[in-house]
Amino acid sequence: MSDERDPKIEPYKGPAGGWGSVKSVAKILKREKVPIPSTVKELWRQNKPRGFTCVSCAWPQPEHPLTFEFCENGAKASAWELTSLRVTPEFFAQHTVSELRDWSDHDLEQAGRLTHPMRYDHASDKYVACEWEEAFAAIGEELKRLRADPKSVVFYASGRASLETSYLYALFARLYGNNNLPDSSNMCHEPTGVALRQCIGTSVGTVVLDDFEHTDCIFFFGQNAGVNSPRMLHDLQKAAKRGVPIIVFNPLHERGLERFTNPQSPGEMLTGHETPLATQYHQVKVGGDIAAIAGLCKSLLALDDQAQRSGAARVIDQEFITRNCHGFEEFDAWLRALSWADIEAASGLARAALESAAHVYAKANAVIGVYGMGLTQHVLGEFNIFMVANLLLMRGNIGKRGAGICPVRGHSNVQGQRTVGIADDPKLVPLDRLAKQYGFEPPREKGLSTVDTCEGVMNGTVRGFIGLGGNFLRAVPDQERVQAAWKNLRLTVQIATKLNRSHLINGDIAYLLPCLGRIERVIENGKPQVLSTEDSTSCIHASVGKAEPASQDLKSETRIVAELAKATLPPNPQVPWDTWTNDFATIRDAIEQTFPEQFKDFNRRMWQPGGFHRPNPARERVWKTDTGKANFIVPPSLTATGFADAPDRFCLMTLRSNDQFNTTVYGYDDRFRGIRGTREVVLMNAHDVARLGLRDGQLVSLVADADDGVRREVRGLRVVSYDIPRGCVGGYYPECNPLIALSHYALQSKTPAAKSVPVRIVT
Ligand SMILES: Nc1nc2c(c(=O)[nH]1)N[C@H]1C(S)=C(S)[C@@H](COP(=O)(O)OP(=O)(O)OC[C@H]3O[C@@H](n4cnc5c(=O)[nH]c(N)nc54)[C@H](O)[C@@H]3O)O[C@H]1N2
Ligand SMILES: Nc1nc2c(c(=O)[nH]1)N[C@H]1C(S)=C(S)[C@@H](COP(=O)(O)OP(=O)(O)OC[C@H]3O[C@@H](n4cnc5c(=O)[nH]c(N)nc54)[C@H](O)[C@@H]3O)O[C@H]1N2
Ligand SMILES: [Mo]
Repeated sequence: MSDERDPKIEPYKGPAGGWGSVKSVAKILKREKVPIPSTVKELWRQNKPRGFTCVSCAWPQPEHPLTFEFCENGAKASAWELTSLRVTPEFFAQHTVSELRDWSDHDLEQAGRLTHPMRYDHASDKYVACEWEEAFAAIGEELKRLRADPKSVVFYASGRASLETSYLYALFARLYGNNNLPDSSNMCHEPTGVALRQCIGTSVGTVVLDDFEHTDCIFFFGQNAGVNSPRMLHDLQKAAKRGVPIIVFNPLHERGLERFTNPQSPGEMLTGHETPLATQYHQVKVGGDIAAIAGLCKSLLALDDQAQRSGAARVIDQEFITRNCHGFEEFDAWLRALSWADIEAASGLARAALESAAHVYAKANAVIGVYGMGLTQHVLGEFNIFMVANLLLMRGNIGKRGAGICPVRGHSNVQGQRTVGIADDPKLVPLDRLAKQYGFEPPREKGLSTVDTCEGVMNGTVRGFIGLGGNFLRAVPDQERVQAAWKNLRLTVQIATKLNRSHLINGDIAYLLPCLGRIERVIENGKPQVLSTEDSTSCIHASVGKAEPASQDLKSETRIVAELAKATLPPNPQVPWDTWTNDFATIRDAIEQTFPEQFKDFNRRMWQPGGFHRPNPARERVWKTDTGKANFIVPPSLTATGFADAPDRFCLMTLRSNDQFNTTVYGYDDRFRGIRGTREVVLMNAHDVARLGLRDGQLVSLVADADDGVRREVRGLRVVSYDIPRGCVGGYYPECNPLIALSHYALQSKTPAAKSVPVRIVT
């Protein structure tokens, strides 16, 4: 690994995709020692009808897939799961848990796939092998004891488990007696659900793949498609080739949004042909999108005034607004009262730049607004989303072909987990129907979100934690403080494919339960089973794993959840855990019974090429909001950061590199950003570097600028002069997570504000 840890920082000149992408995939296939022929066969099956759904991002699979419907990062994610490396009981016999805590995130996961259920033994500080029955019985016993206070146990889910497993998991928690079902969405697109329900009456985006073929303008806010949803580049490339303008707002010049060479096109690869993507690129300040979009909307009003004066066609779609919307007058008045000086200061963008983007918007008939973590992870994250909706509603760009709002989801089934009941907010779940279907009284009280869970662990009210995947302790804010309190838990159970840091900080009773991954064959009751997932566009499809399991001792996640429930809960003939796990199709029938409108004819329709779409009222211009209309919503401030500027205060955004999937670090190269061999960097504007008297390569600390008396510090970060707006700095997630105060979150959804963390730079 030493060759990789030699830091090199120099601008990357290539496009997204291209040969760089091929080389990067080849490197990981080699390192994971995957058998090449069978891996290529699996990659060929990725995102295909009758194949498996990629375990990386949630971008939809087209009805007519390419020969290889995968991307650089999807291939890496598959190789990471198909690896021939193994973490066996012998591995655990050789290393104490304390010793493993000194390993990096990369080295822990790189060690290979977990093969056997393990129990933590305090005396030897080691994980020791145990039998499945023993694990289920011991965990069940402890869960029964903790049920004296059913709210003391948390059921976390990370966003990968199938619809079938997720449905059973949510039911388990409710039968146990709580709605403590936080999931990774609480750190991710929770503001999307909360905001879209208020403004357009649905908790998900309105765009489907077909809209990309019929759009005539795309706006991109804070989403890095080239790294985090690279298959989307194919749709963007097609749009760009049709001459569709793509307008980007991002503090960084992300290469994946600038130009692309399609690695699946021999012609493009041989000639080095690059398709330029963004037609305008606006380097907005971190947290400056409310102001930027306000500038766009204000410009539209000016164009509309001008049109009315000259008798030309209106720029604002007044007819749409009158028929469909509420609150436009107030929004209009707010925009008119704003000064351009304030908009420029808060967005960091010039009036002329915003006006030129507004001109393009005004000419387009069907516009898509795409966004990601750059909008959600702020104190005013929900208001960022309201502003995108406001912009789209001004010209009737929701509920027509080629137009709509497009939150790009993270984990491959994170949206689906919510759909089938993994939700801490019981209002989102048809509890009455569950009560009838299963003959019990479901808990009605709001459950714990991710941040609530951390608070509960710190104040002692949470006693037990079950993790269905994920790396909770590495993904959450205020990492060091949460980790310190974690050891006081009575029970920690982690269901996982690979070893990570969250498995090394344990409660009194701790188990590590290894499961099959989605690419692998699932046999239950002697028969192969099929799973299903929901993508970013609310499209549901079957996923068939065929690869040889990493170990004979693995169980499916579905089986593990059912066995834990059986060991914990009194028998209930209305809840047929065994029937369900013997035939997953019966779980889909149960899902259909609970959600008949969403999952009509589930077992048949999931096989349609490209899947089937859940109904989405906003797409039909039916607005299920409190006013019965689509609501224009005025934000309380022009910046989303939640804090004021101060002389030595910087706004830190925590970033993903091109070589990671969340807390899974594949390697130390962030190719597109020109950073190689290290993740310990702080990206700074050259003027700020000079102003503070620093130099490139110098090691500094970041110190959180929160006034709650807690010292939060990350040391040893290398200063890198970078093209980033002044006053803003960038660092990697999860390394910078100790800097985020638990109380620093999006106000309406409690999503940690990981993109605008107030920090100081200390030498
Ligand atoms: N390969 C790979 N794929 C992934 C993941 C991964 O880690 N690796 N993670 C998955 C998950 S769970 C998720 S949620 C998604 C995440 O995918 P994205 O939503 O793309 O998330 P990030 O990479 O965290 O940040 C997105 C962009 O926001 C920009 N940004 C930061 N602050 C602001 C701001 O204030 N305004 C604007 N306009 N932009 C801003 C950053 O420069 C960055 O380009 O990807 C999923 N797919
Ligand atoms: N500072 C900062 N913090 C962030 C973010 C940020 O941008 N900045 N992003 C947030 C976001 S968007 C998210 S989604 C969260 C992610 O938080 P999590 O979802 O908790 O974390 P992951 O890194 O995705 O989890 C990786 C682990 O999942 C397990 N795993 C992988 N595949 C499977 C499987 O098929 N089954 C099971 N049971 N386990 C599996 C492996 O053991 C692996 O180690 O982090 C959040 N935290
Ligand atoms: Mo996410």
